[in-house]
Amino acid sequence: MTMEIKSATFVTSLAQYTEEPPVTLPQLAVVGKSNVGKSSLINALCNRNKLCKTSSTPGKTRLINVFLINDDFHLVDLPGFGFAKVNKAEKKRWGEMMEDYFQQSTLLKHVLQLVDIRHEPTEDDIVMNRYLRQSGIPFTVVATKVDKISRGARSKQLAPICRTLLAQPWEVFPFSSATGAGREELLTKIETAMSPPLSANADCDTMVAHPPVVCEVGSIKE
Ligand SMILES: Nc1nc2c(ncn2[C@@H]2O[C@H](COP(=O)(O)OP(=O)(O)OP(=O)(O)O)[C@@H](O)[C@H]2O)c(=O)[nH]1
Ligand SMILES: [Mg+2]
Repeated sequence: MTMEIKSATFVTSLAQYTEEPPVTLPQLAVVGKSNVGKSSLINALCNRNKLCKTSSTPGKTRLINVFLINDDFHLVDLPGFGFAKVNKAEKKRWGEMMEDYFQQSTLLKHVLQLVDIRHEPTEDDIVMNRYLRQSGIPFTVVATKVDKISRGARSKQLAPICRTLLAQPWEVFPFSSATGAGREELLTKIETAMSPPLSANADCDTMVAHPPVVCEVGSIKE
């Protein structure tokens, strides 16, 4: 049975992820290029229109926004990358914010890596994917905005995403915040990902054992 989101509330916005932020539950973070639909996905999953601010102007989410789901876990909306209009200082700040987050968020259990189903993943998407793998952070690739293409075009569009992000077709979750397509499937995945592991190795299906981080997410600077 699909997990039900019974409650979703805003907890805090952080400009920096310090060593002891006021978040104490397991975390599910959402990452991806600016405008890919991170905030919309959170709203759609929670069945709330205005929990997260969304915008057709890329770069809307500039802070780390934390939401409490069912009193069980924190859903973290991270600022998007690849937003061309921000200046160099802002890009540097983004890189540092993300590095701090990934290095210090000891409660991070799973990441949803979003890519737009209509486009081949960018260099930044690939760096992010490599970073997650090398850090051993379990993640799920979500292909957003599926309502914008025909059903028939889906598998054709998914092929380059699978190839560049080293995923099998069944590991990529097609999703639409506009129609709710893929919502149930993604909620089921999230439920499994956020449940306490039965054993220390329970996350092995998605987790690749790797040495400590060698790829710097802060190098994303497009
Ligand atoms: N048709 C359609 N539009 C979508 C979907 N998801 C998001 N959008 C639109 O895409 C735009 C960007 O969505 P956001 O959710 O704000 O994107 P974001 O990834 O949070 O962007 P940043 O906060 O800038 O990083 C908005 O105009 C949304 O309405 C979707 O599944 N289908
Ligand atoms: Mg956003």
